[in-house]
Amino acid sequence: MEVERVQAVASLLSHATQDTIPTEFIRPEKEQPAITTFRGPVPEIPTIDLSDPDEENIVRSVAKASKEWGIFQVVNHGIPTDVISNLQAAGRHFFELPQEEKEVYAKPTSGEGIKEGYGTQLQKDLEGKKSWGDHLFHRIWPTSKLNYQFWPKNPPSYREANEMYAKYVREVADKLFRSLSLGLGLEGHVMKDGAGGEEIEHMMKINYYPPCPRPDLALGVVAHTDFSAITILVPNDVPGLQVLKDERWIDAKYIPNALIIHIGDQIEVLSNGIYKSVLHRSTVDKGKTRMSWPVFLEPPGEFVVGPLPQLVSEENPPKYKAKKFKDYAYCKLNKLPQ
Ligand SMILES: O=C(O)CCC(=O)C(=O)O
Repeated sequence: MEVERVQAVASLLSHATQDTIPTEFIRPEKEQPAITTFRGPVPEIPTIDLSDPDEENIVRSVAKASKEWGIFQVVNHGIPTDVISNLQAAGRHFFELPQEEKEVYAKPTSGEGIKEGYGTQLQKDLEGKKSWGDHLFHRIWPTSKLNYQFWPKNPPSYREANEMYAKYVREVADKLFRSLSLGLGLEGHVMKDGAGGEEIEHMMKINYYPPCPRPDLALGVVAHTDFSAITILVPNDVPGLQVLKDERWIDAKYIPNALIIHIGDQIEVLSNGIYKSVLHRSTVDKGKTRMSWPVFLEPPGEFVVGPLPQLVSEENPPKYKAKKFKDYAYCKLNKLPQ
């Protein structure tokens, strides 16, 4: 099946004399960024220094941000700048390849769930609308689950750049899981174990949002919370991530070298609703290509996630069902009740 890539649509439109986009990309008014973005003074998404020698400070800040925001940025996280810039350069080079070279890595069209490979959101959503972006998905950890056929061979640095990032991102993930556990008075290993322990799958997504003639009308990714336990995201320097805070869509500030941490649905479930998964979306830019590299930390499909027994009691009954991650993902993808 031929899929029209947004990058190809954008490239055709870049030669047009008028600023228009095909109607299937025009979001309904209740979603349009120009109408729904809050422009007044707003509090900023918390920023946490992971190199703080006082661990209690980090734990307090991570727990507070995860309860009140479901998102925060981390600085001094220990991932060397060149590891991040090599990851970005490799992803950028892939998307700059001729279309037919990218199509070699296209997602298989059959099968269920989130599939690895190069893609574009295929179905129109419930409103019949499309998002302004293409992406590449593949696991980067654990090594037993890697499908290298979805890792671009070009640029040649792609594999090493991703393997190196995978090594460092796991260290950040471990710190975050530990803080999330300690922040609820639990032993440091509990949250990670509850999300799949050493079997946790690290799914890399590269989002590519080409310049859009009408960024006021389109969205790169529509509002959603992540299926994951935690998402660790590297942005490029073109801002666009927005989060819903107190019923208002607000912009995430670009902080050079920071990572953006999203609390996903599985941490909300494990914490029985104490930590909140964050509703977010991404906008696009008129003149510049925005890119982002989220890594979704997900339980293996057969792994059952439910509220931690330590956090439920007669007075505080479970707010979520315990279920296999693959069943959770199936319901969410198909918009079925959990
Ligand atoms: O590009 C971004 O900043 C957000 C990406 C995102 O939410 C997603 O890919 O699920």
